[in-house]
Amino acid sequence: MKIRKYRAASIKQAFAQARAELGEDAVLLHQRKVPHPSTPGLSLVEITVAADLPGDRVAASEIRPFFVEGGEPGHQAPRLEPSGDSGAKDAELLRMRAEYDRLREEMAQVRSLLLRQAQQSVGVPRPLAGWYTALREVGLSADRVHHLLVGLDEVLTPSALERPEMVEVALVQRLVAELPPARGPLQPGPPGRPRIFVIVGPTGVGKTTTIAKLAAYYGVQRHVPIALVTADTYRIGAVGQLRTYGELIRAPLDVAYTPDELAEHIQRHQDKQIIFVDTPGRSPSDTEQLEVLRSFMAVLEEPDVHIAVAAGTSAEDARNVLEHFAVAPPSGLIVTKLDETSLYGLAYTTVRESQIPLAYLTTGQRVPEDIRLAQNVELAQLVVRMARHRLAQASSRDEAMAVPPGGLYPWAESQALGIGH
Ligand SMILES: Nc1nc2c(ncn2[C@@H]2O[C@H](COP(=O)(O)OP(=O)(O)OP(=O)(O)O)[C@@H](O)[C@H]2O)c(=O)[nH]1
Ligand SMILES: [Mg+2]
Repeated sequence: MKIRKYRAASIKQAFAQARAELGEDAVLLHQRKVPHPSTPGLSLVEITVAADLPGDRVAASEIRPFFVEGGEPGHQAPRLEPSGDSGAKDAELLRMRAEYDRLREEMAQVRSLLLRQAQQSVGVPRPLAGWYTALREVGLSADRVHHLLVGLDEVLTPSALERPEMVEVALVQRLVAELPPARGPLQPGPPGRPRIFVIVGPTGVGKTTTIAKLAAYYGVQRHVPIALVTADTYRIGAVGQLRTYGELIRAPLDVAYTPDELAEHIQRHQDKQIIFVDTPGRSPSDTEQLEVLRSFMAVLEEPDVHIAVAAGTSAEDARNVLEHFAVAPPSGLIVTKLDETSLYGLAYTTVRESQIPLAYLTTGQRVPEDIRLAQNVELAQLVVRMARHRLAQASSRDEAMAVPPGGLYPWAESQALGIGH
């Protein structure tokens, strides 16, 4: 592949130059404004363009519409004019006409979707065309997949490009490079200055269960002095849920009905090293309740606030959650319910877009087992392994890539409790 830059007064002129030199299949990768070299105040457009060596990759000229607008040549829409013969027949004809129009509209939408997808794979090294589809299927956006695959043939040899395990390593590296460093394990505060670990997030994502898992690990396994405080007096049964865990773990539980009460409980537990604070689940659209949550956060000194997002949350919903739950600056992201989805690309996208360090991954309902200290490389491996699995399914030739029972998690079962020290 050749990658070149062109500068001109307009993007059209720059692209014309590119096509004249590199051919009609040149693909625009990037554009930006740059200052004019000799005339201050003026600017030029600089474009970065990629073009294939012959036979090297998916070319624009290979992309054909999947359906011909209006059907096959010579195809005519059925004439479904009301005949006036009988009312019932006319009504039926009109219904069929409406149905026909609806189907046509749907086909046009599918066509433009497929065409768009196919166009986006232009410039992807040919051996990676299957990867393109597979990575899209695990929840990565078209832009991201394009960005990941274009240019991979410059870091891998042609034979490595054909080997999924080699491509996997390169993709994991590229994915990890775009994530902020992971949060690392929760560090208990020194005696007299407990760390205040708070989880906020939408309803039902697993906030309370995650607090129970962490509290059990630190309180029971590591013998760290801990306390539990819940500000969730909203949902029936919420206090009881955490109280049960508190009794099992033998950790004190306090209930805060107001921000002042929360401050008092924190004050009383200054002899502990971690105070876990559970909060009520809120809908991101409930601005009034989010304000209440903010008033609770406001009384905490240097809280370690984590936002919990379920792994199967779409990129758009996750953006919404992160925007609305910034009730205090978040220091970490907890991705929950990883066991309930195979679209690992969504969780990856949430971390990449938010640039909030990944802290924990939760993988089931068991307390305390189903939690992992998150590592970026593990999340990236999940994404790529699932894509590789899809790839193998699509070609149905690589039996060795069948998913082992128990799933695709890159970590060994014996490490399930592997929260770092
Ligand atoms: N499959 C799966 N279920 C989970 C996981 N974490 C929690 N759950 C389940 O999800 C449900 C809700 O968990 P909670 O911990 O009560 O969620 P929450 O965010 O505290 O809920 P609210 O306080 O009502 O907002 C429970 O049935 C949990 O057992 C997980 O990692 N995987
Ligand atoms: Mg809860």
